[in-house]
Amino acid sequence: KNPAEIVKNAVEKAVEKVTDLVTPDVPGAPGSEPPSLEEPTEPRGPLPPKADQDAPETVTPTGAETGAPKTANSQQGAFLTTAQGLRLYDTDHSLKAGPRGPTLLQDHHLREKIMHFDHERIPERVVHARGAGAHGVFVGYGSAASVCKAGFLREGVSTPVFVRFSTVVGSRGSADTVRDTRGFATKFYTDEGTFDLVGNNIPVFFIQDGIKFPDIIHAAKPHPDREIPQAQSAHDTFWDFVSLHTEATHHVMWHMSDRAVPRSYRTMEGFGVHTFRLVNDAGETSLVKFHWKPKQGVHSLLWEEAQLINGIDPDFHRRDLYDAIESGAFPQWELGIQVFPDTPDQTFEGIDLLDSTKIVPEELAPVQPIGLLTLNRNPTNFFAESEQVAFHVGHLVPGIDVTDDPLLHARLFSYLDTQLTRLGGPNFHQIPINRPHAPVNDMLRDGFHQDAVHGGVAPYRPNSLDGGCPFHAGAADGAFVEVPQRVAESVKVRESPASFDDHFTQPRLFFQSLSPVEQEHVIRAFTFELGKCYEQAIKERELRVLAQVDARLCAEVAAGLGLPVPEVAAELPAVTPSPALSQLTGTWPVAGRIVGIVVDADDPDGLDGVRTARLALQAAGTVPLIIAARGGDLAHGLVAQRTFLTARSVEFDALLLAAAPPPAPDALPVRDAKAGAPASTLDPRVALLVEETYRHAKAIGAWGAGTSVVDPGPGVVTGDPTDVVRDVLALLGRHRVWDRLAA
Ligand code: HDD
Repeated sequence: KNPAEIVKNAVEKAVEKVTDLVTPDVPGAPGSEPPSLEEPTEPRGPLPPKADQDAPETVTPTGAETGAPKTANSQQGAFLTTAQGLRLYDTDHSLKAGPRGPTLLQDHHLREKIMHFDHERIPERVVHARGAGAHGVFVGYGSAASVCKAGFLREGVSTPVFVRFSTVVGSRGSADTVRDTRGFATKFYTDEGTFDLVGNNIPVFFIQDGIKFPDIIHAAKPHPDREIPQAQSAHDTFWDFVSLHTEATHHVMWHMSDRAVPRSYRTMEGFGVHTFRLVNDAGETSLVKFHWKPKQGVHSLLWEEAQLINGIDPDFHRRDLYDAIESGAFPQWELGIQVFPDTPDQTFEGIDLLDSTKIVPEELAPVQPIGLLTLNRNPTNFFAESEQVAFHVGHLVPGIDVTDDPLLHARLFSYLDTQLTRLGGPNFHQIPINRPHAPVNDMLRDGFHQDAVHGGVAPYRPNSLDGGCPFHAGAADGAFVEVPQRVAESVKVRESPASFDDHFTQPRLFFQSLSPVEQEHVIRAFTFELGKCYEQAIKERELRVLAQVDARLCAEVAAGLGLPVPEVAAELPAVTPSPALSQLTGTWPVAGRIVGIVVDADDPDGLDGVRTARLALQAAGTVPLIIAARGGDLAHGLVAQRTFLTARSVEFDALLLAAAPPPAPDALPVRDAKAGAPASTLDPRVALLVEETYRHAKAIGAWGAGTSVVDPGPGVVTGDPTDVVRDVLALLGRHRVWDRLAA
């Protein structure tokens, strides 16, 4: 065919197609009825909770109830449009010169679609890049009134909040259960302005002066040449820095403890770290440290679990938080304060309150509860809320002021500054998640991404053209007035006070306050992490640091590394342990904990007991998940939520065995270790579930045929389903069967 004819045919075809589309009786054409499509065209809400998210059944899921409808701003309406509201007839083909191209530059829809996509990502946070957030409410107890005039702390005052939990080192796509400090940042949308408490789950920090923040972060982030390891501290640059920089030792002790591998964001304590200054109605001041105490208890993973989870479910903490809230198991924390007199030297019992590498033991200054935080609503859109939320330690309200902690002062610059790059300009406070709930009447104008259309002609003071507005408020009108603190007469220096010099007593206090099991975990963590270093000199240097913390800790880590124990010049000063530093205390609520139940899908009689157990577990607020050889419906209205293929022990806090299922057809033909021995009569994946659950010191219960799978031992209960569930719930309240680890 001649080329002219080809072009002519193609053009005619294209014109025909367009003509078809604009013919009035074609769905989508102007004036036509909305199309009747098989697919629903109504705006769709969030996916209904999955079967494993619907317990406990007595509580209504939150989404619809407490927040704006999740469908707001979804792909509403029948017709697709451009960003300018122009209806489109095709978004699947670019505009081409004939079906085989080339693509025409005039395709404005193609260019808009690709241009927007090209810019969908914003820079991740330089630290704390990976995290997850949730909405909630904070209710003041009124117990802080004698020390703080902040309105949101008054009795019964209810304040909306947004909380974001995070890891520090890993990038946005890294895993949740790495060994790391966790961020715990809370935005209180108070009537007097927004207050941000930007804390961590560890009460001390690596450095005393914020000018060293880039140094510790450069050391902790992956090696610059290969960008490995991701999200880990087990590498040479981290240990190089902290072994040379002994003020990090206290934080490193916490980092090597179970605190650095929390079971859940819900089971972490939170700390404001710095000392803050509170002001009461009479203008009197006190120094305080903020604490978040989880109602769920403070629980951690075992290191082996944490490592397995990183592969099996890298979103473990994010999923856990979302699922718990969706199922109505709303996590709660009490906000508490340790109060110290505001003396001129700002020390308490010899501890410099301006040194963020020090704690004040709770036995010396008890934590006094001042309010309750409840997280009760998941974000609708991860990017808009969790990613764009911007915290700042300088977001203060009347009654709460900063101290001269040099770490805090660097932060007062950094948090505003970083948002300019991350959120693209100075108007990030206008992004919905960052908007204050208090009325805003500022004179900030213009700039990138300005959302407001400001009226008036005089955004300056003083003015006469806008009636002299806005006016200054006095303290009585709710103005934030800095505490008129005397500043010491001094000379300019770049140095730290002598009271910052002791780097080893509090690390020793921490180690010696832990239970033997927790101490063992610290020893193993140091041995693991240093064992991953290549440079011998770094390991030896860190052992010299540990020698100044605790002789046994040092000796055991040295033994694990196969290195000599360094000499210590003098005997180490004794400390008085602080029992509050151990996590292994008391019994805790079990709501939201996950219990796996192994069943035999082909034994309907055995499933009756499973039904009983499931109801009892749900009544206690736990989330029972049924594990069978195959998915789908089982007898008695039960559904298999996990199969032997998809279940792994690390997902569960306890395991129940209602059966001893034989190897399913999809099981790998595993044989006993001895060559030629017959394959086990139990599905090998069930055997692994039981073995890991036992090794990780979790409660195990069994009845019926399930009892043949377990041996008697601590934390292994057998009997009828009702008794087994009762006993397993009691064990779960202590988190783990600690006797098993001690044995
Ligand atoms: Fe920081 C983020 C907590 C010291 C500079 N920090 C960030 C977040 C938390 C903390 C929880 C994440 C907030 C979110 O979810 O968006 N940071 C702390 C604590 C510290 C601390 C408890 C010590 C007591 N930070 C610290 C110093 C500096 C920074 C000393 C700098 C001098 N931090 C930042 C930052 C980040 C940040 C670069 C990154 C993203 C952001 O701020 O918004 O500005």
